[in-house]
Amino acid sequence: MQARLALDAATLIGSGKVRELSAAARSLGAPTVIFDHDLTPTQQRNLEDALEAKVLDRTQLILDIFAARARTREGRLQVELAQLSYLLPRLTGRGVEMSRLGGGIGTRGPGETQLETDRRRIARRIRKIRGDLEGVRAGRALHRRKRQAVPLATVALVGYTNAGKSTLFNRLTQAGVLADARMFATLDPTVRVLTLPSRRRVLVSDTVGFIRNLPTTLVEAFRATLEEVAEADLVLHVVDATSSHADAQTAHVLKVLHEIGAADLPQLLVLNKVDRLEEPGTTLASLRGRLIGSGGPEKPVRVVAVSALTGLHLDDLRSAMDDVLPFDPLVRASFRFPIQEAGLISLVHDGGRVLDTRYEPGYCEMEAEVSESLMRRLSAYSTVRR
Ligand SMILES: Nc1nc2c(ncn2[C@@H]2O[C@H](COP(=O)(O)OP(=O)(O)OP(=O)(O)O)[C@@H](O)[C@H]2O)c(=O)[nH]1
Ligand SMILES: [Mg+2]
Repeated sequence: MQARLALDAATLIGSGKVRELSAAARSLGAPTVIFDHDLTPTQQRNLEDALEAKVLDRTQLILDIFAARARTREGRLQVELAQLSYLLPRLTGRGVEMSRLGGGIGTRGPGETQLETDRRRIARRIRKIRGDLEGVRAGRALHRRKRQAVPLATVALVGYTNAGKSTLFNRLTQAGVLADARMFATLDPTVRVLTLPSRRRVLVSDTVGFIRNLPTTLVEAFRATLEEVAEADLVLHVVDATSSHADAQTAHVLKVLHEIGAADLPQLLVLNKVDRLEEPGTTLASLRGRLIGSGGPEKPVRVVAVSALTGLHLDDLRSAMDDVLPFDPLVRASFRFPIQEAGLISLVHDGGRVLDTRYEPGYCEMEAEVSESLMRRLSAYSTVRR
């Protein structure tokens, strides 16, 4: 930690602090020094020389973690796009020196030529990745439309990184999604089905963790993923109740939700990791007050305290989800479908519980329990008028 009136152009932290840091790094035998701040290419080079260690800045570290964790094709493309976007302006910075080496009015120095080639190559690669991402997203939009055709409500888990979203997701849906103390264990949204106490089925999706001051290149790369949250019917905002920064982390997540147009969605505040609280009652009461009081959501929000790890109070969470989700009760219905309407018949199978099926020449008659919204969509085929 350092208090400074102005950033030092050459080393960010100034020569005195560099000496101090150099001694500290040597005594620890640290091969790498990480700055929780962005560095210019010059600063980074100067620091590496002075500290005789590898120097990483905040953006590089986050990009490295993301690169190591990305699993789906879309995740990998997004990270590569972010890495190249990060590299491109830095290439220019280095290029200024190189073109000076080339020197002379009207000459194109070797440095500059190389720089232009590199820049063109990277720009081409960026265009290619953008195109590929379009393709992947089109595919996802198709999946989403298929999901929407099945009229199940969708629930999105959001929260600061390490809040316990993936652990909760696994607990709720019994899915084997990577949960890890390492940050950003999840880069790719995953979707699973969950049955609520009302027997209504909903689709739950786990999402990438939010983090303060996400590098702008990454914000751009992951925007599309985050924007899917805005299409959810319910947002489960998971908070690590044991974190001493819970307030700031919650405020940050709310800000991002606002930016992606998800601020007005029904929301549940899930205070997680209560198993680790020494005095759960007191701590939760004060945390709840602070989270809801200070710059939190304007409308009242339901709060549930749980432990994703031990499963404590998860029943309360499931009931709360039932309460908060827009009401779409199950109704009993009878349908008569022309036999060629296989799509509608499978819609009833996917979105409801089939009680009885009878076949007649040219027709299929079904008795089923379906959601009211599905019932409305299929009302043209309903044989019992309600
Ligand atoms: N004690 C305790 N630990 C928990 C609980 N829930 C999650 N954890 C731990 O917290 C760490 C982070 O959990 P994850 O589920 O990976 O967190 P996440 O929010 O998905 O993190 P990102 O995907 O990185 O955003 C893991 O070590 C979990 O075991 C809980 O209820 N109690
Ligand atoms: Mg996760």
